[in-house]
Amino acid sequence: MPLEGPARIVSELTTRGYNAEREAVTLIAAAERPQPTLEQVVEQLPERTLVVRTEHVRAVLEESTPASSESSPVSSESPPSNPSRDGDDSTDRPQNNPSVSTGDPSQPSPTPRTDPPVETEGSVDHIERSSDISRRSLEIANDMTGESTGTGEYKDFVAVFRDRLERLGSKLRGRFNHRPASAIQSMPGGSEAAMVGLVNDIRSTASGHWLIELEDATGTFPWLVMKDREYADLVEELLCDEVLAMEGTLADDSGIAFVDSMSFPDVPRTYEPSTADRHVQAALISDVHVGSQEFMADAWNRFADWLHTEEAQHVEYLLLAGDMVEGVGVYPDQDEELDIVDIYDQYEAFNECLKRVPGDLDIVMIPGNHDAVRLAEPQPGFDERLRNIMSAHDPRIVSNPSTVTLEGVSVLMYHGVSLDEVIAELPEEKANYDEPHKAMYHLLKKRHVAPQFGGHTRLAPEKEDYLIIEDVPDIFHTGHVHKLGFGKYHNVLAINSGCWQAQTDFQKSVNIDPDAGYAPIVDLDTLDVTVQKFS
Ligand code: D5M
Ligand code: FE
Ligand code: ZN
Repeated sequence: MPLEGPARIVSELTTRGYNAEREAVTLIAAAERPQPTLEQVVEQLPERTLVVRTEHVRAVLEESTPASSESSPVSSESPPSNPSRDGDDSTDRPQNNPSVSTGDPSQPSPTPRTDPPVETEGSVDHIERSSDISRRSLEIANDMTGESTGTGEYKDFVAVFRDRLERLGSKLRGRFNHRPASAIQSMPGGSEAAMVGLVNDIRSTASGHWLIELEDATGTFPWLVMKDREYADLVEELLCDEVLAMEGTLADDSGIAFVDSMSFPDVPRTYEPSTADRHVQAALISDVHVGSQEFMADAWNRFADWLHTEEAQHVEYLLLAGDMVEGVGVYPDQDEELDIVDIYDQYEAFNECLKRVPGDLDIVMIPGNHDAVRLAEPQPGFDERLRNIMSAHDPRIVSNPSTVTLEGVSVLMYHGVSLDEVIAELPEEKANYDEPHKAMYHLLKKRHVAPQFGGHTRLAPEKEDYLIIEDVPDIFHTGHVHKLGFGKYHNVLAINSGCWQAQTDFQKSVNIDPDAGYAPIVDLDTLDVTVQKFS
């Protein structure tokens, strides 16, 4: 059985009749090959030993690698001096959500720290982190790795949009006396009608009204939103290919309907998120971009070292939402800013970064648009070769998007390429780069992580639409735009993590000022967020 994390190591030892010191488990998990290390430790245990201790593991590790390959000893450096906490962001009104309050990353420290990276080799003792690994639980859902069946043919696109309309439509159909497009066309003029469909086209008319064409399995029907109606404001939020319901009154010739209301699949306002039943935390990060000249190794090392400290003792999960490495050939002229030019060498270097974090963390990773997997979404988890490289601490490697449930708290992880689109299409006050969580609210409202097809976001049609937000998550975690922001939408915590890459030339040219070197930490028992700063 492959080992996939500390929890498994504990359970494997327990089934063999051993208890284990926490530090011993950490060391096994951090070993280059945890399974053989465990076998060897067990084999060499003195008779009548009941508890696997640190020294038992060290003896095995030293034997196999005389130069000492113990990873991630802690530094003696103190934790960052200005940890920041968010204020009360528990409002359920999306328009009113504050972004980060204290420690607002929009006001970064003017003097970045320049301490040299801490050396990892050596035998500095870890600070004992106090967690009961047996209380952990981590489940994955909606991982499509290995399930890809689409060939990209026209019929696959038809099938995936059908699935989208069917499943998102079912969240709306119960609320309306809806009719298919073909039936609405033959209803008498002046009747009340309702339809559930995909947005096919959005146009403004010569007189400033809006014409929205909805499509369902039977055809299309045009809906007119008058410019002075309250719903006109919602038109500017619409994206092509999202699913919604419209109600209205048919014109005399039944060729068009005047919209009276518009409804989205949405998250119920009364949604009650689940929480963990003990004090335990998760660090939610993304966009490490190892291999880029702008990768902030010092900040990363401070983060990794901080994770070994007492202050971080409750951080037991580490979630990485894509862009582990800078990749090769992702954007024009990107090669001029590469520090490591070979993609596999970039992942090797990323793995070294991973080794520095405590071995007893449970780690989950999804790919992003800079990673070496297909660009079209959903993106399957990394292939075997990359998994073998990124093996430190046996991370769980799953698709983008995927849902991971930590002790009952579900976290929808999605890299976030569609955020660029939401921000480009919606008016500034509804979605912008400084408040990326607000753009995330729209995805929650549409119950789809990447509604619009054909823009930035590329779609790989599969047998079902993996990008639908079928179940409401307790936490929605994205990255990609390199800005930190969080807030609550109908009680769902939306967090966009920052990045570990300083401003690139391209970002300078378009005025993107990244929030680099921050780690948002979520209390899984309360869904409160604290931001730790390492830059
Ligand atoms: O992209 C980080 C952010 O910067 C994201 O909002 C896209 C934008 N970006 C970065 N480089 C480019 C180029 N060359 N063209 C267009 N948009 C860009 P990430 O892909 O995570 O590095
Ligand atoms: Fe990125
Ligand atoms: Zn990205």
